[in-house]
Amino acid sequence: MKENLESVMHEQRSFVPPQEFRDAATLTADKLQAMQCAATDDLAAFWADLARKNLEWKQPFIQALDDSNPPFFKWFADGRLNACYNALDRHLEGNGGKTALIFETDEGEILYFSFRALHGEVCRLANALKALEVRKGDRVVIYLPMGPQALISMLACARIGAIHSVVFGGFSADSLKDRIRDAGARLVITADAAPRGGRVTMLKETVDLALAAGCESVKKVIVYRRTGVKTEWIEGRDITWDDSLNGQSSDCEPEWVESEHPLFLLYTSGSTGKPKGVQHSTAGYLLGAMTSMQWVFDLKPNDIFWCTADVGWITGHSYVCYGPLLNGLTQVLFEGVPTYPDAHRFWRMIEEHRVSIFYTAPTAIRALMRLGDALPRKHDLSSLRLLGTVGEPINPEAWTWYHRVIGGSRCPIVDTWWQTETGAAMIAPIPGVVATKPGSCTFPLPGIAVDIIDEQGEPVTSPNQGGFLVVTKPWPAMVRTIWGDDARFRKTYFGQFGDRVYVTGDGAHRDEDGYVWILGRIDDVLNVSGHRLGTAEIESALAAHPRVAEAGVVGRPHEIKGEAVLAFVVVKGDRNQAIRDGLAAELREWVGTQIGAIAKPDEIRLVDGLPKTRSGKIMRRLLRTIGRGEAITQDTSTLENAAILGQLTAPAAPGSAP
Ligand code: 7RM
Repeated sequence: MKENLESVMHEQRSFVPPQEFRDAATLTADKLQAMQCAATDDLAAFWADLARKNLEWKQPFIQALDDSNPPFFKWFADGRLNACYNALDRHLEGNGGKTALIFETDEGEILYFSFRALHGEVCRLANALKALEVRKGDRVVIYLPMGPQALISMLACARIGAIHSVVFGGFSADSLKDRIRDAGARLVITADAAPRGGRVTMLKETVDLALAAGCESVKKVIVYRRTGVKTEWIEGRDITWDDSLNGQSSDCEPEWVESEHPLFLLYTSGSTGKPKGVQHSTAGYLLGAMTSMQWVFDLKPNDIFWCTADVGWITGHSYVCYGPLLNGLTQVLFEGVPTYPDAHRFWRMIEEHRVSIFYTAPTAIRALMRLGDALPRKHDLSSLRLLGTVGEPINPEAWTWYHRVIGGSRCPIVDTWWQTETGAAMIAPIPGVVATKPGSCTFPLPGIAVDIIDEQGEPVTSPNQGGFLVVTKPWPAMVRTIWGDDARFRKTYFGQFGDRVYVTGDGAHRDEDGYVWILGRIDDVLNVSGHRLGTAEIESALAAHPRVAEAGVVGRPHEIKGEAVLAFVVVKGDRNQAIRDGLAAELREWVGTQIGAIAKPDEIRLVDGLPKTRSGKIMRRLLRTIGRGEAITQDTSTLENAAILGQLTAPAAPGSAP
């Protein structure tokens, strides 16, 4: 019986960075190698050097890394600084007038904020928070639409040393309540409502419900009037954004905090138990967000950057809020969705704002690819010079479409692997140096020590053998703990291979050239007749079929094989036609030829959509429950598209094997 995770697909194509891109790139092969050497030589000194160069310190640190109490690592611990000062104040002299934000609302209105304007608003809100008795170390929950006020709120907290906890505006009252309570938040910043995709979500109503369920720690609620819709009002507790800012000075001395002072909590819903409040530090986190951005996106002062993630996710924290501001970049900030008012939206915005770096998720790429080439072809996308992806493994089909149709075969693609817990990108190509392969996130960044190991903790050596993706040395932007639960932190991330090896929970393998390929979450791995197969490769094989838009694959108990493969497949075009054509049977054979008989799905269900988290990840856990015919007990309120559930449980489509 074979115990090891196997890699069964092999992508041969490789894309060398175009000459023009290489010539202009900041990081060259020589410089990259020098950095890798320095990091190998003395990891702590490598990061310390970067921390001194990139961050402004009120009090410089002496000790770089304190690793005396693993897995609780400290970076730059005796230094003091302020996150907001680093993100804004340092640009005022010389770049104060530079555009920091180009904000486009759901309705298409465009607003510009310079670094100076942003600084003024942040300081006023910071003073308002102080007036409402928010102090250093207090938690503030931010439940706002995607927009300048979300960033202003995060930075105002950082300015006074309060710890922000952003909750995505799509979460239910119950989820919000859990997060408020766990954090013991003193104040909530929300809006009356959030327009998104032509619909309106009533945020204040949800906050009222959450607080009514008992959140005694919350003393005040600041309400930004985004739409002007009428809401309940609790005198003495609720205060409008405008009233709170009224009369506040646009000067506010930053609170200089220790490097390890928590900058924010961000809750992730784990597969079991209550959500975990991932706690990040100030200095280490900022350094990770800032430097990873310079390296992976080859930043130039005139770039117009657009990361489409919501600030409710880590990608929005690191590459919408902190990363771009720390680097003094101009960026596009978008309130809406890719398909409203129509599916031209992204491409029209890239054209209009002359976006040069575009960073989005595979789910969005696949959805837009499904609509055909004609839409993006109507737009001038020539301002683009670099593309990025994050959040899930990207299948080679979507990768090559992104490359050809959006990037005009001219833009490198950076596939960035990382997690809420890692704070910043960890495995990703340096675009001017590394030849990319569709579907691989390539190599770890400088200063990041990753390995792939087997159950015994031994490094996996043969090219197609998969294993646990782990990080073997501490890095500055790493999670510090789970809020209020050190034991859970240790158990979740460091239990398995000792207290110095961070376990990511993902499976991965390296190919003959050393490229890293993510195979999916270890929890999702299938065991078919003793072969352990990752979900990513079977899904990607299905998506390589011309009639398939995307696929979600899970295992289901099988008497003989251990597990049977069940695939939920979203087709391009009409689903009923696909059922009549017997596409399911054809796809079984297709996977057989793409991968081998072992991976052939035992059942294929043709569906119109997959259950996704709000950040666009396929919820395989839910698919597994459905596949087993069990009742759904999971919380489905966090689903992006709960309406799809009915269809997934429907009887198997004709043409699929029993
Ligand atoms: C940034 C983010 C983390 C999980 C991670 C992976 C998956 C993220 C990639 C990816 C393959 C990628 N944080 N993941 N990026 N898988 N290739 N480039 O998404 O905490 O929300 O999720 O997402 O499984 O462990 S997250």
